[in-house]
Amino acid sequence: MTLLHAVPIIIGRCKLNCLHCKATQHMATPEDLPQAIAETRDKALRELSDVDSPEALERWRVTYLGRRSGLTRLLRQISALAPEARRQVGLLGNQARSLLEERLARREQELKASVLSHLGELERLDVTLPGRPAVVGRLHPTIRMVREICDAFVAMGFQVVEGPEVEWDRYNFEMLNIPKGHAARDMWSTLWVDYQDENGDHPMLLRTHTSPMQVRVMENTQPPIRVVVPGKCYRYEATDATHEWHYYQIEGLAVDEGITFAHLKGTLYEFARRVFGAERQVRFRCDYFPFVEPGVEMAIDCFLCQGKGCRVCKGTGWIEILGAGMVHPKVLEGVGYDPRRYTGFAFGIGPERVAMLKYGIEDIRLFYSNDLRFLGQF
Ligand code: 2NL
Repeated sequence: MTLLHAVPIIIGRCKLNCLHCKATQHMATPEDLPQAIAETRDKALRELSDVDSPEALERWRVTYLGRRSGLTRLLRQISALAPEARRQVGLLGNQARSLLEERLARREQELKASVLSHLGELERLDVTLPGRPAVVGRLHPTIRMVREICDAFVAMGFQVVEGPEVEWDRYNFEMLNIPKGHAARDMWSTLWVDYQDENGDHPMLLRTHTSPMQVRVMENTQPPIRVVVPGKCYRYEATDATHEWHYYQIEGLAVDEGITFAHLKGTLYEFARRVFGAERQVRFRCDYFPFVEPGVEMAIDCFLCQGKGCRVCKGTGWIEILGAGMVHPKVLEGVGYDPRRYTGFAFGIGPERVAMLKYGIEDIRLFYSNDLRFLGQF
């Protein structure tokens, strides 16, 4: 910080006892005046290089060129010198003063230029431009489909339940009327977990359907039951356009006194109309699943060609959409229900397949290859 009287030259006492030095400063003697002027000039120049703002520059000007500045004070003393010395020292004093004035003007220009270039940077950052839109995520098409399907059943009084993806053989197969060694096990190529129990068996697997969770629900509650179980399932299988080794399933189950095949048909018909359009027709044909008797497959009339026959329905006018059936008495018995008192229906839906039909997607692998050009369309 530059003080008003920071001229560090102590050359004789101030005879004026003036306002500036308040009698504490010292004045140069005539012999030392040239040196005092030169030192003041050099100090001023040194400090000028540190000046970095218009405000600091003004302070510098007052300190070194102002009326009360050290240099002005020294210059005032020149008039008291003898004529020859006055001429010489006066020249030196005026040169020092002009030099400081010239440097002041130059520094002023430099500071202005740097402020302008800073403003230029600000201009490049145009605050009036609209902001970049934030990238908003969205639901995966499978999850959208899962929610849409579940919503249709929730509207009919079903509860949504989720369960573990790693399951026991007991829940995934045995309790569903698929005992060890039964040919029906071949319907599911299973991924087994590398875990051996005390008998040397491998009872742990990645679930091949979400039915095991429905068995758990039945084990733990008494009818009436109306649940849908969405979730990820797995199978040991090579992938192609219509098969993935991991996929979603939504299973549904209704168990109560007096549940008949008519309830199955009515519920699934309503589901078809909610998800595929109010004008949909449904068709039931016999099918086999070990955990139901009788078992059926449900098709809807093609929503693209209205049943006339096209690429999606492969010219048949019908699209197979799900498997269903009346819960097998052995399954009911297995969870401790009396099959003479309780009956039920169950169904299983593959949401990827439904989404493929609904949105015209030709390869199931697109769902899980994380290509945002595909996923961003939903
Ligand atoms: C399909 C067929 C089906 C079931 C799943 C089920 C569950 C219990 C008892 C009886 Cl706990 N059945 N589930 C029944 C029939 C068909 O799925 O192909 N889904 C994609």
